Order: sequence, then structure tokens, then C-alpha cells
Amino acid sequence: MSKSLPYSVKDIHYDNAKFRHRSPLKVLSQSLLTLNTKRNCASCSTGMFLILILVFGLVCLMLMSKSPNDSALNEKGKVTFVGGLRLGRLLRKPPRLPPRLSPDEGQLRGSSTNGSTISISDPKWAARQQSVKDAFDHAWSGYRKYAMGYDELMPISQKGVDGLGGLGATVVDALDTAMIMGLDNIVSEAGSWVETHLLERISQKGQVNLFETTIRVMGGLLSAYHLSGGEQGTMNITHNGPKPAIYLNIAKDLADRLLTAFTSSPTSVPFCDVILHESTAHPAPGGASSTAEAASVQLEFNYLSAISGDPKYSTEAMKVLAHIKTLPKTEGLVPIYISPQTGEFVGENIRLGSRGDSYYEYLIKVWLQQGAKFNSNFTYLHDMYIEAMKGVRHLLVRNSIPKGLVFVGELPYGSKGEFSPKMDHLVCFLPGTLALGATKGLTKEQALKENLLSFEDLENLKLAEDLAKTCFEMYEVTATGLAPEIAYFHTNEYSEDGLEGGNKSSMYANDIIIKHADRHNLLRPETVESLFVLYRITKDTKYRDQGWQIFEAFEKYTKVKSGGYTSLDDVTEVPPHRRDKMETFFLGETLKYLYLLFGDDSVIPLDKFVFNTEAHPLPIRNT
Ligand code: DMJ
Repeated sequence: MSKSLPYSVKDIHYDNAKFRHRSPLKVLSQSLLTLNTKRNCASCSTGMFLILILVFGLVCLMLMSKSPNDSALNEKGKVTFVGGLRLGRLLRKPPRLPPRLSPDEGQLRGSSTNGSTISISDPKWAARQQSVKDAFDHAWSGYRKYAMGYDELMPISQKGVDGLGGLGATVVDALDTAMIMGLDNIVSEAGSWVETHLLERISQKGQVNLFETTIRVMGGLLSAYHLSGGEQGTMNITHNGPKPAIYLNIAKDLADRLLTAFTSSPTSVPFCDVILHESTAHPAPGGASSTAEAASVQLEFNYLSAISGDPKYSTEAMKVLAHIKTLPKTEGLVPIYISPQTGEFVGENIRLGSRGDSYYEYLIKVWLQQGAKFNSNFTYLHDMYIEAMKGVRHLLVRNSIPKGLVFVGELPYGSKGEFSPKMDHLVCFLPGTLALGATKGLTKEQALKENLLSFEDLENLKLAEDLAKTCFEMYEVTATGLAPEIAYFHTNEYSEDGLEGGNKSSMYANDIIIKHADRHNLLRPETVESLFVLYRITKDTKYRDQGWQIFEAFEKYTKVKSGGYTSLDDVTEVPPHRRDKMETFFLGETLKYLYLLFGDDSVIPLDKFVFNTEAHPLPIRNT
């Protein structure tokens, strides 16, 4: 039976026995029975009888008294042990969690690992989840047949290409998706490739980009470490692939080399490129680093410090955010370039698309990762995030005409310059991030019931829902049902004719403008990522329906028969002209988010994990 990962492995302190929480009554009657086997009560002296009553009374008291510091099964079924040791605990067996079920098993049985009942999932969604799993299998089979060990597959030419420095990026990006899906054979294949080849590659390869290598390769290794039982030391719950320590050692070796991007920079802003075999770092050709790149490696370096016990990774990476905190901003918004030489922002171009996007994502996610509420050292990140989202709402959000889609535009010349109604598909990470930032991973219902949403949270949640709609309409408006890389929005100040998406029945056909140069689709994940987060948070099934519609369009137009999926040149044409590349994030992100969207909420719960910007789940600190 394939395995999957409904919880942090940290939570799995149990054997495979059926969950049994012994009631105090049961313990008492068992104690009585035990005593009675040794003595016949009828022959007891009165003194002995009184002693017995006293003992029972004491046992009762110890078992019934419930202190908040006692071990407890919390709301997610996680066993927490906090506070001092009590006598009661000595006499009690810690509660055991039920055996871990694969998402499919869990759904079929209608039970969950948190002890509460979850609805038996609709067989329709179980079948759709299976289709995503099949798609992943098809994507992997093309890659392993034609490109094993290369960064990416060219599915039409049936060969591999090294577009990311030659570290076998698809293998590492795909690994934790296979673990989550319970695809054991792929876990074995990918895991053993990592074990056999990756360390050698890292020591021999040349130039890599700090950000891409961190989010895809280090992120993939760290997530594989955790999901394969890392923090338990020896327990490998996938039962496939290498031991967690292998992933950790490789991640450390890689991070030690990447660290030179930070340590050789004259400021807290890292250089953008690293020569792996030399362990040297260099600025980008233009000198400046992308703001998103410099500020989106902290989740990974922090987690590496936590599990390796070596603070140096986190220390270097967090300097970037602490430094950016001191820089002047425009209502919390930042230019997309920053100089490692001066530490200052470069230019005035403000956007939440390429080079800007994950800066905003990591502000809130690093705060969440570090234990949010009980770790005040990082409150500044939350403050920066809230200010930035206010800035987004004030300076970048507009409505299109005639139908009023809410979109996020750009300020290429700063807040004094002209507004551009251009929105990259990349911006579609924002609805998910806004929703996550608002409820901190809880459902909206729960957050409302517990009165946890501030005015800002409610505003951000509303914007999240509006933007998710726009992101979906960017798919719906085209002939293929797939989004272009970039869309423009028709406003009072901006219009262009003859650039519709090709789906005449879309009610937003006149709102969305797609320029010829922007019509490609790279199998990107951002919209399905947001649909997944919004579904988890709002429980509104429309997000699942939309995700399914997008998945079907991927199946129809991007699937390559011999194996793999391909990027497209033009989503407004049917049939679309195909490019010849399967990006690693299709396996690492797009299919993972779709799989999770159609599955059970207890798999990688949003209040226990943060996804790095490449969809690799990392556990949230719980102390
Ligand atoms: C991924 O590599 C990451 O999500 C990154 O933050 C930007 N976008 C690509 C996928 O589109």
C-alpha cells in the first residue's frame, strides 16, 4: 500500500496499533480487577477495604485532574508534551495516534488522523485526485525515459537539458510530490539518484543562481528530509529512498557553497550567482540582484539551521530581511532590484510579478515559520507585510472595464509615475498568500468564530477572493483554457483592440488584453496554488471546480503522448503551438497543489507547514 504524509513526522510518536485512549473508568475497573485477582474482596478485613477505597480515590483524582500542562491530544491529533512531569502522567500511557493512512485510505474510511470525523470525500474528488497522480506519473515517466539526471525534460525532442546548472533539478523538485502522493517507486528512483549522484554534481558543477538553487534543490532536499522522517532521527516513514540524513548532508554541502553568496558580499544583500565547485560568488551581469531572489531564501536557510543545529545559515539569510527593514519604501512596496554593493534598492520599478513576487510572500511565511505569535523577534516581518499589502491595495489594485475584474498592476516608474495595468501570471501567488496571511492557516470559519481577524485581515481576505477570480478568468478567457504569461487589463486610461484571448463566450473577453509576446504558458503553478489555499481556507468548492477545469486544459493541450508535458507558445490558438520544455515546477508545484486541492485537508495542514515558493512544505516551529 502506498504511503503518504498527512502530518509532520514530528507528530508521529506512535506505533501502528489502533488508537486507544483509555478512559479513567476503564483504568479504574482494570485496577480493581487486577487487585481482585490477587485477593478475594469478601475476605478482606475492614482496614484493607478502607485502604483499597483510598487507593482508588487517589487513582481517580490523578486521572481525572486535567492540567493544561498535561500531555494532550490537540485539535490536530498531535501529541503535545509540555510543562512538568506529573504523577498522573507516569501512570498513564500517552495517547497514541492512529496509523497513518494514505489520503485515499483516509477518504475512503471517512476517518482522520486527528480523531475527529471528517466527511467521506466525494468519490468524484477522489477520482480527480487520482487523475492528477496519473498525470504526475506520466510527467515523471517522460523525464526518466529521456532526461534522467538533467535539469529539465524536452518532451518533444525526447531529451534532457541543463537550464539550471546541472543539478538534476527535476529529480529534487519532484521528490516530495511523489512522497505526498505515495508514489513509492518514484520516491525510490528519485531518492536513489539523489543519493548516488547529487553530492558529486554539487562538487563539480559551475555557475548556479542562488535563489533558483535554494528554492528548488535545497527546498526539495529539506522537504524530503522532513517527509522521510528526518526529525525522528531514524524513522523513515516513506520506507523508500535514502535515509533522511542523506538528504540533510547533501543540503548542508550545497548550502555551505551557496553561503558564499552572502559572506563574500560587502553588504547584507547576497550576490546572485555562485560557482559551486569553487565556492565563490558573483554579482549578476548588471550588478544588482532581484529583490525577490535576495529575500526568498530565508525559509530554507532557517529550516536548515534548525535541523542541523548550526545557526550560520539562518543568521546570514535573515540579515537580508533585517536590512531591507531599514530601507526606505513606498507604502511598504519595494523596487524589484537591490544592489549587493551598496545595499540600496536600484531603480523605482515596483511590481508583484517577476523579481518582486516572493519578497512579499516570504515576509509573511518566514513570520509564520518562526512561530508567529510566540516569537516576537520576527514581528517586524508581519508589520512589513501588513504595510506592504496596504500599499498594494492603495497603489496597485484597480478594476478593469467593462466588467470590473480586480487586478494588481505595476508602477514601473515608482508611485509618481504612470500606472501600468499589466499583471504577470506570477502575481497569482498573491491570493493564496493574502488568505494565508489573514487566517494564519486556519479556516475562515474558525478564524471568524474565534474572532481572530483584524480589519486588515478581512480586507486582505476579500482581496484574495477577488484576485483569485481574476486569475481564474485569465485561464477562462483563452481559447485553450490556459492562462498567458502576462495579461493587461482594459481601463479608462488603457485599451487595445484585437488582443482578446480567443474564448468568445467569456464575459471578460473585453476586460483582458493579451499581447502577442505574452501568449505563452510555462505550466506555471501560481493560480492553482492560490485555488488550493483558498479552498482550504474558505471551503468554497468553486475553487476545486476551477482547479479541475485548469487541470483538464493542461491534460488536453500540454500532455505529450510519449511522456511528459510541454510549455505552449500561444494559449489563444487551438491547437496551440507547443514549446519543447517541461519546467521542473510542473512536478514540484503545479501537480502538487492540484493533488492537494482535490484531497483531504489533513494532508500537509496549513497551520503546521509553510510551503516555500517552490511548493516544498517545511514545518512551522512549534516552540
Ligand atoms: C517558481 O520557480 C517559484 O514559484 C518562483 O517563486 C517563481 N515562479 C516559479 C514558477 O512559476
